[in-house]
Amino acid sequence: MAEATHVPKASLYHYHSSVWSSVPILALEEKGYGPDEVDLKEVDLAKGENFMPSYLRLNPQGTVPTLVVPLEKTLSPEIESRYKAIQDSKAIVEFLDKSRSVQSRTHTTSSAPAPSLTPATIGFSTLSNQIIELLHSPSADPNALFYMNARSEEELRPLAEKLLPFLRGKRDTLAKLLQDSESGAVHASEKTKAFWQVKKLAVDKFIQVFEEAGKSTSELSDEARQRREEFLQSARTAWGGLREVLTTLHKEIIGPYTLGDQLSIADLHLAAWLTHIAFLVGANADEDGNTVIGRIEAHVGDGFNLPKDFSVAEARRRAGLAASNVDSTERQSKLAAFWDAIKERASWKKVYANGLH
Ligand SMILES: N[C@@H](CCC(=O)N[C@@H](CS)C(=O)NCC(=O)O)C(=O)O
Repeated sequence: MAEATHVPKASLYHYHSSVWSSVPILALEEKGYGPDEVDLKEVDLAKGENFMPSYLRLNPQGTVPTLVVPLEKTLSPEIESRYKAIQDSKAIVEFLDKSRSVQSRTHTTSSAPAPSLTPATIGFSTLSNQIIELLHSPSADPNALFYMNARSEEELRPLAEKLLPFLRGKRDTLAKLLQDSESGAVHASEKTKAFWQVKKLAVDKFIQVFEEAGKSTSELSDEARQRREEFLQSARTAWGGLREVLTTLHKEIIGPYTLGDQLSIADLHLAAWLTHIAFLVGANADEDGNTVIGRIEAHVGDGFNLPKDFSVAEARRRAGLAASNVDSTERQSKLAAFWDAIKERASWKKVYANGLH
């Protein structure tokens, strides 16, 4: 039996620049988990490590993050799995929030405060879920925006240069896994093989467009020209869809945080999501909310602007930040207020210490 002081260690599988991996890492900081309580294990997405059979056993979708939690007691010794794997950022953060409470001192080595991040009322819980669902919906997909951050031929070239090494790493691993599963060197179910095929097709589609990014339209074959046109059109649609997402966020959050003055689970998703969008439009960590949101608005284009109807002084007071030097008539959008509040938190500073991603 485990000693009373034994703290079973969980492992968080993540990738350093992954959007959704950042959500549980922010949660570890906000919840005051000790550095020795959760092992961070990097899964190199650029090398397709998330497609390896050993990782798919933990998370059949092949995504990061995954939190693997050891179970202290199993029903019988013959039951092999002595852990459970939580395979989605939303479920992981809910688990991390509940696992370290203000009262409990038995399952932790840290003495840092453990504020609850779970909304306290049904109304707040509904709003929180609505925001998280929106951020994880296809029209807000930060990874699609990452792959499709070019809406013209001029923008396509630098994007291709940046993404090709990453995509080729994934493609090579998938090709090798498919080859090895055919030769019998790797044992994989038909379902797994079909999964690898689907992933490889998706990666190949991007690679085909990016590999010809240096050519002018007239140099392309009809097929390649059509592929490029489809890519640019999808990219315009993806970035255009952001207008509604940003408008809804601005309308629905109370400000500066989703639920007003208290940080909650939805804010961790919003922090990772908004920081990724800020990164994609070329923002810097030291820029203020009005500047960053202005950059996002300009990138979305067509004169898109969020209303600046939220008082900067009030936002700062709610976030516990000094407001005495702020002009009382100064206004910003709620997303700008969110940015100003979140970037002051130790958790955000730690996760983005090496730059936005
Ligand atoms: N719903 C999942 C989505 C996770 C997800 O899409 N993760 C991305 C990285 S941010 C991923 O692992 N992509 C796999 C790949 O790039 O092959 C969650 O919230 O955890």
